[in-house]
Amino acid sequence: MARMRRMEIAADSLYKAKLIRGFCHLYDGQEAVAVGMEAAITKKDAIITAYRDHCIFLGRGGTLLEVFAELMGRQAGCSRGKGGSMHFYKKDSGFYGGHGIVGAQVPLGCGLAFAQKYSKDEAVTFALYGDGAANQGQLFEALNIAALWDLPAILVCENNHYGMGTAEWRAAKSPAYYKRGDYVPGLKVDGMDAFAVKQACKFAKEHALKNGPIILEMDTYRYHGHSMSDPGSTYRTRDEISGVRQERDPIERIRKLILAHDIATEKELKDTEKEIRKEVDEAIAKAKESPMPDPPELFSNIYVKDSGLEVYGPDRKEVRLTLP
Ligand SMILES: Cc1ncc(C[n+]2csc(CCOP(=O)(O)OP(=O)(O)O)c2C)c(N)n1
Ligand SMILES: [Mg+2]
Repeated sequence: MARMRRMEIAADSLYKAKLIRGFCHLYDGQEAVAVGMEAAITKKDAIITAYRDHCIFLGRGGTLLEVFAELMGRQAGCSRGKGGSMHFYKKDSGFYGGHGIVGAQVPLGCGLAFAQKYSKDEAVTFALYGDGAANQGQLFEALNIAALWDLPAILVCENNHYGMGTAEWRAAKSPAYYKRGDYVPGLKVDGMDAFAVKQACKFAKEHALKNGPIILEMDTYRYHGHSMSDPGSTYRTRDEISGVRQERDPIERIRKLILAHDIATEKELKDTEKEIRKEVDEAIAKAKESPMPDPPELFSNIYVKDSGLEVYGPDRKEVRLTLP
């Protein structure tokens, strides 16, 4: 969690220095969800999420270099610098992105769960979405089919209590998202407690393999604004943010437990933090050395090879590339 926190703080600085451009949504505050979930599952299980994806990627085994290079649009990035902040992937360890359309990853996640059931993989899919996305119609459509076919789909609502510039109570008639599956059971989880998240995910996996879908509502909080263009202080008070930091911070909670149980000393924890700082700085330096993608890369990974489709230039006349 500390590595994730440091990474997001560094991304904030790089954005302000204009080394990262475009959309960028930070995850600090929500780390316990990524870490707790990962601790309960294997890489055979799939995860799919929205645009707030940097830390989920790191949790699945992605590297800091791949993160920073992708954020800065460099070749060494996990999507070869072509995806940016919202489009991280790591298919070899079951991470299916990184999606910019609010809610659209949930039907995709149910599709992954269908594939898992069809192939008798004994694995499940965690489809993450926000409290804002919870009001999307496609969620209910996907849930209907998932329940009908008993798909091993776990819908994880990361309820950080705010959408884009608005609070949950202004957008949802019922903000009890874990209850909104109707015929699909749901659990409310303290999303600031990595241990609670781990236990809930373990339970949900067992349930989903036997009985089909389940909803987990993670009660969490994001410290940053929605994206880099949102200061995050117009629709909530600064006191609220600092109150959560003081009382519910997921890293502080574990730090206190570690100290209380003599698992590590203050000094050891400080040293770990120093080490993380160094790792992050080194990854940023390396990412800056990675070149930008070659211009022809702009036209690759668009259509399946041998599809016979063509890529046109912006004038819609000039054919830039014919496949194959
Ligand atoms: C279909 C669609 N509508 C609107 C947007 C713009 N948009 C991006 S994020 C967002 C809010 C989503 O909030 P929430 O689901 O709570 O996720 P959070 O950002 O809090 O993680 C909106 C409206 C979009 N990307 N896609
Ligand atoms: Mg939200």
